[in-house]
Amino acid sequence: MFDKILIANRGEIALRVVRACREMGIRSVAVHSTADSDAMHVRMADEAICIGPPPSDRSYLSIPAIVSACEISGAQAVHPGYGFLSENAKFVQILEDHDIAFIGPTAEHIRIMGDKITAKETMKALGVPCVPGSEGGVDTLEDARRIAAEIGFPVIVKATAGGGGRGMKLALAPEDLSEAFQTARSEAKACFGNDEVYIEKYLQKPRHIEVQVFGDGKGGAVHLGERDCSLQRRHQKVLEEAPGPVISPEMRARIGRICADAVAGINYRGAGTIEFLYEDGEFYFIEMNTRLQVEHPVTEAVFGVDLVREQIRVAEGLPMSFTQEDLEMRGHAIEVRINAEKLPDFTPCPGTITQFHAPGGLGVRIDSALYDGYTIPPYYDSLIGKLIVHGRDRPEAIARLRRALGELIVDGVETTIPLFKDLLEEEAILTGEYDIHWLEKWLAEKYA
Ligand code: MV4
Repeated sequence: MFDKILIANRGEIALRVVRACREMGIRSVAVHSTADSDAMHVRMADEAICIGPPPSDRSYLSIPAIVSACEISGAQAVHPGYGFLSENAKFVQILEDHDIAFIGPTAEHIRIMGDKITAKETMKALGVPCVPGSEGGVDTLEDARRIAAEIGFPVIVKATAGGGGRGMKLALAPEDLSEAFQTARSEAKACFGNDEVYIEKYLQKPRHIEVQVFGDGKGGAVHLGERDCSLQRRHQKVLEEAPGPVISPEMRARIGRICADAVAGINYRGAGTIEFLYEDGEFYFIEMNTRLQVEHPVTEAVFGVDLVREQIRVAEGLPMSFTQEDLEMRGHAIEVRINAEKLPDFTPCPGTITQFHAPGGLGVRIDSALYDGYTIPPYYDSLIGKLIVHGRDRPEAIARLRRALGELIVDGVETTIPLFKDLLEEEAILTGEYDIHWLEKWLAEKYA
């Protein structure tokens, strides 16, 4: 059993992990940059170690600093949260070399899913439906033309080392392919140091549906349904919900089973998210994330499970505390991401919080490291909190979200809170009839 876990992260997710540790009777070690000495995760953890100056690459991304903090504190395991080192195979390898457990999958699984072609080949071989496209990488324009002609336009050229929307180029018609192919390659080279690209059929109006999976690392795995994360701006999620408004129980069971079997088939350990585009009743795999995601609380709400607790259990070699049969989905949950950003441009807005009041009541959860008088530093992500509501059904969750947003006070900086109040007036949000392009179009009109 672990008796001490180091949390290699900051903000709300570090606090989220501290909470799981405390409930499990495990001591927590916070690490922090000099910009975060007064941060809530530092105050709430049992111990704290300063690991460097404000820039992330010299603190939260510094592998030597974090390994040293493990040695100094005697932590037996590291929880990476999301972002930072959470999907860094080299970090996991180094921890292993130091006999420190990583609370997450193996370095090998991170590597496989980090390379988008290998990820797709692996998933395809495991029976997961994929977007039609090239078999592996495409090296020449002639090959690109041949493949595009086979699958039909429009096509999208994606960087093998990309992901999350970085390094993609669209070709609507044959005359666009040359430029899309060349720029995708040169941008991939510049951004990732790897110019390999692959080609897919471009789906024009899909939804982003992601399936939460969880493996014990020994061939056992379950799924915890899906989240609809179609509401995004510049590849940043804005609002997420579980279950997906257009996914039937039958579809959920079918795709869930496929995903659970796939991760069981590779002895996957811990939390994972299998991302799909969903169009005309079909799922098409695009990527797998090998970490706990920002939006995990909506899944926790509808399944009544603590995903961080389960991550810690399986990292210790313990079984998960539930089987697929034990898992029952109840009601509907919605999360909105509160960012310190100024509308309409979403410009980051660091500064001091002069007043913070969190809503409460039945079915309301706030994951945030904010407090009155806290100064948001300018060095990191602008996410300052998440408001998650749970109701018996989607209309109840929406009513609760509207009510909770009315109680929430964050003064001193501009935030995305007004955006959500506006969004909840929109017919497409109330009916759930939105796709991955809906939000950007709405923002362009609303704030024209
Ligand atoms: C696509 C696509 C359409 N067709 N792939 C963007 C992020 C990355 N995870 C994959 N992305 C897309 N891949 C094919 N074959 C459209 C997108 C996409 C998108 C996906 C999910 C959520 C928002 C998006 C916004 C623009 C484009």
